[in-house]
Amino acid sequence: MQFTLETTDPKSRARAGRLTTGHGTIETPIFMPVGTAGTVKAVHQRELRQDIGAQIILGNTYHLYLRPGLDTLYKAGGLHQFGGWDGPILTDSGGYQVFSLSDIRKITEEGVKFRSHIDGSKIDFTPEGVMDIQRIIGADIIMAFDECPPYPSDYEYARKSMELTHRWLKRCIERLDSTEPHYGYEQQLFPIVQGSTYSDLRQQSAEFIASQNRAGNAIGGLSVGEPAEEMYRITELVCGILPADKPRYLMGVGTPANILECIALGVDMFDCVMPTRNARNGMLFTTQGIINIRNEKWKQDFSPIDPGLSNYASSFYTKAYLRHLIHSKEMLGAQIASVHNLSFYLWLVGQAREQIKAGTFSAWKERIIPTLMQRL
Ligand code: PRF
Repeated sequence: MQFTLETTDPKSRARAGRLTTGHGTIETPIFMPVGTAGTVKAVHQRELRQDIGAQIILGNTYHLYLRPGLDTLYKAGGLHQFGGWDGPILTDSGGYQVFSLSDIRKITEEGVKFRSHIDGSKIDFTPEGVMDIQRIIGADIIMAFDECPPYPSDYEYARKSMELTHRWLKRCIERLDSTEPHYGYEQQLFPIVQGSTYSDLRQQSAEFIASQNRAGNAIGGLSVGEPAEEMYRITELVCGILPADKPRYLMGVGTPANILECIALGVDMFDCVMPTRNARNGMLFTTQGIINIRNEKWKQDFSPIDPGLSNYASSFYTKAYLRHLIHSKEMLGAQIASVHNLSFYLWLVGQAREQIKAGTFSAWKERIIPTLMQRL
């Protein structure tokens, strides 16, 4: 896996780069649509590539392990083959999902014990087990098994949790370095910086993660309820320590403004459920601002969803039609809105990349954020 920096913005820490994987090259900064259970909800693989311009998608170890399960994934030849997506895939390690989805869970030195949110059966996740699962899923990028402490967490909890994440990382590395990929292409581990909102813990964690010298690095534990300013402060601190010649991935972030601000701080990769989840509720991100398509205001607005985007769904269907579909709970409403929001997110990071390469990123960011975040 090779990461090449093409341009660094003179007025911020923003960078444009290229990350080469066994399933093709990703142009950064990039947004990764979330495909939790082997599907980006309501979106075809062909739309992902051809209409949205997705370059890499995310899957979840937790969900895929429960359904369809490892036996099926292995027999299919991995998730790429199973789901018909031949681009790069990153899988999250499951720790975070266990915390958000399962009510009964217990963290020990060994790992996490929890009950399936599907049938209540008992499951044990360990760093070693989670590496084996991601090998079988066939992820190009494998995330380390970590604990994401809630916000706020007291200092002692955050410190102990960070230290546990570091010990688990050692075990992840040992397991990966002593096993081979199943399907012939390389699989690289990204370790995750934790430490809640405490500067000294974040510094310690970033230094430890950097010292492991993996192909890329991630920042976890943010966008969990802390004020945006706290998220930016920690992101800036951590980006200042993580190596410049490796991609930096900020997990689970965020709004269009969050993404642009964090690109300016040196982040290269993002994922978030916001564009797809909000689409299903009728919240649309557009080049003109944010629309709640359910509002009466759009009832007879026969203009395209977003004339500023060139993809099919955003320029062909009207606001009034999409409003009708969402109000009627028609499946096509969720499909059109999801394709639209993802197209917008990929447009946003594509524009950021162009602006970085043109040397105009910082001024453009300041100009465009108020427009993108206004409610229409
Ligand atoms: N750890 C992992 N996945 C995550 C997070 C984390 O801290 C977050 C935090 N925003 C989102 N997804 N493994």
